[in-house]
Amino acid sequence: MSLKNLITIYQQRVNTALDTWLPTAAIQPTRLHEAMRYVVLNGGKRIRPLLVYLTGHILNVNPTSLDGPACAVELIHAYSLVHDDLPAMDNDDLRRGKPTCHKAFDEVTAILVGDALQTLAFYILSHDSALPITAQSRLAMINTLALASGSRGMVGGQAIDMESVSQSLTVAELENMHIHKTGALIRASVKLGALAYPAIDNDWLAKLDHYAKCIGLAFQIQDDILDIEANTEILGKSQGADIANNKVTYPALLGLRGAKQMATELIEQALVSLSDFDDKADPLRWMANYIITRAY
Ligand code: GRG
Repeated sequence: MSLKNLITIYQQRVNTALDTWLPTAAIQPTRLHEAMRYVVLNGGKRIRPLLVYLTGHILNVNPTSLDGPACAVELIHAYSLVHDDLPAMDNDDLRRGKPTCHKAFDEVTAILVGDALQTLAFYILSHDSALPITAQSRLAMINTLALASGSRGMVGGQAIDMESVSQSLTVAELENMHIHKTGALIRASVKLGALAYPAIDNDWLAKLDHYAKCIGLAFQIQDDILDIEANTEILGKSQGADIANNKVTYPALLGLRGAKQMATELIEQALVSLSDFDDKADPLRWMANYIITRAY
């Protein structure tokens, strides 16, 4: 099977599993359930679920056991986007080319959608009977996702981001923010895939974690680069690099070329972390390259 087919199959798998886990809009409270389905089943690249599946792929884990963890991480991601789009945060009107949740529904619904998606993620990890792992491994998964999502992970990174609007940051401070805000969930995705393998050893876990840490940061740098390139196209070269919602970005600190160089070096490091793995790791290698070559 080609790599492209494998990716498409996993994207379809997680979409089907999400559809199954999400309450139908026929169940009360119908508006909340309709909004939950609207934000989750609304496209998206499904990068985090792919990382769960592709890590499990290296370890020959049955994809059925990965559906639950893949859904859980995507639900946390979806909740974070809904809350990030709210007027009190980024105040965005569009997400994935469609009205954001608070625009399509209302602010109260958007807040509740985020809350409900977050708890659904942990319900799945605690409840999913397709996960053939010990109670201890299941607990390790819950622990991993909780830590990555909370104040010492994604939410903490978001708090640092909110506090730093219109302030100058050093490269180290920017890196610390992104390691938490976007990196923590990407790292958790790889760890969840690894924890689904009952005999995972600490050396492999450490290598996979280093891979995930590197691609997580590269993902954010590429996101900043894409933002700048889009702004440059609209506003012209002189303004493009300075405008990104008043936020400090890698291209603003390092220049566009410096930011691209840093992303490339991180991907090289990520690939080195996979050097002990055989060709079963090729899809994860492909993901690393995709992260810095993607156009959206
Ligand atoms: C509000 C608690 C809380 C957290 C928000 C991740 C995050 C923290 C906010 C997202 C803001 C943002 C646009 C960050 C840039 C990187 C990023 C996470 C982009 C969106 O992720 P993709 O590209 O999106 O994987 P899709 O739509 O493909 O799922």
